[in-house]
Amino acid sequence: MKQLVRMFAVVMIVSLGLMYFISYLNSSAGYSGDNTLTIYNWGDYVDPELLTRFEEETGIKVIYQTFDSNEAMMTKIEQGGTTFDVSIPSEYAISKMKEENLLLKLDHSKIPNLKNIDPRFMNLSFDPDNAYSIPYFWGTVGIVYNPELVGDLTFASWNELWDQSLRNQILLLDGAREVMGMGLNSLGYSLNDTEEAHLQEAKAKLQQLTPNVKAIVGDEIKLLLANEEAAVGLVWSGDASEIMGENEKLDYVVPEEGSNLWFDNMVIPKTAKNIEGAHQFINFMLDPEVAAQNTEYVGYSSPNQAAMALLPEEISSDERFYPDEELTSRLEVYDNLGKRMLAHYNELFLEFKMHRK
Ligand code: N2P
Repeated sequence: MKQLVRMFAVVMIVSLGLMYFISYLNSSAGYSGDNTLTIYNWGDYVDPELLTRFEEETGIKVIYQTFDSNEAMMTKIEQGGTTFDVSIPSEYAISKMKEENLLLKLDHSKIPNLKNIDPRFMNLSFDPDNAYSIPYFWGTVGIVYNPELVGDLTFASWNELWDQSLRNQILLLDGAREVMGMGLNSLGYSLNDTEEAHLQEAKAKLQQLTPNVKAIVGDEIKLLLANEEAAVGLVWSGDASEIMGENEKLDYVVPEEGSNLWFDNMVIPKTAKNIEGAHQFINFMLDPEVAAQNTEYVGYSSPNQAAMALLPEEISSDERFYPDEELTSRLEVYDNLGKRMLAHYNELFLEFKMHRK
């Protein structure tokens, strides 16, 4: 009998331990129970005060994780094992995730604030009827530079980046599409080009840029440029606006050969656990006051017309970040080039990075 009790105790202890271990695994994998919401966003891409406000208003606890490229985000979601309730990919990634059946259809009746979005940002080709994604921020890719440190250069052309005077003076954002796109654009090709000869030409041209490249970096690019650690940076427009807020000497330009126009939209990944809370969060972020506060904080361009009306004129009328038609006509949105071609872009970018070492 005693032995039986002992055995029972051992079984109990082992199963309790196992339960604890499983719950630990779940929580470290981003498990969202009813009262938590796991958000997977770009770094530096939300005002943290708004997350607290959302928690206070809804009683939902936010678990927040970040990524620094669409590629990294997609890999993590594709692999599974993590359950994110809301994520914020860019358009070509949304198109790819839809194809791979990684996204949930949204219930628009739970997002009444959708009416605040400017119709220009709705119903775009990567997600007709916004069935799977809701606009968050948008912007361009361009050059932020310090006029005091670059002589006569104004970066009207991408090719000025190759100027010998810029030795070790350029920081590049760490993005395969952005850097390859810049190489392609500098040659007069589309940033969606898939012709092998053009891609090899772009890679070879990027390799010639190597002596001028000081580093390829993530979000720290903002601090480095604001502190004048380098004279020039290839950046997303909103990062430029934040950098320029820190250091007024700097300017932002989109070279005339053209560049990228991108859209980052909120989505609910298929593996979401708190679908109700995810809709609540999306709707919360579309509230005019919330969106205006978020726009001022992160520096990116808002697709929310009700929020735009609340922003100071110096933000809403700045054509560097809210480009006019002429500039817009020179911009291209990234196409979803398909799994193989995207992998090829990544590979070429990686080869360029390795070449620097
Ligand atoms: C914010 C990154 C914005 C990403 N740190 C542009 N798609």
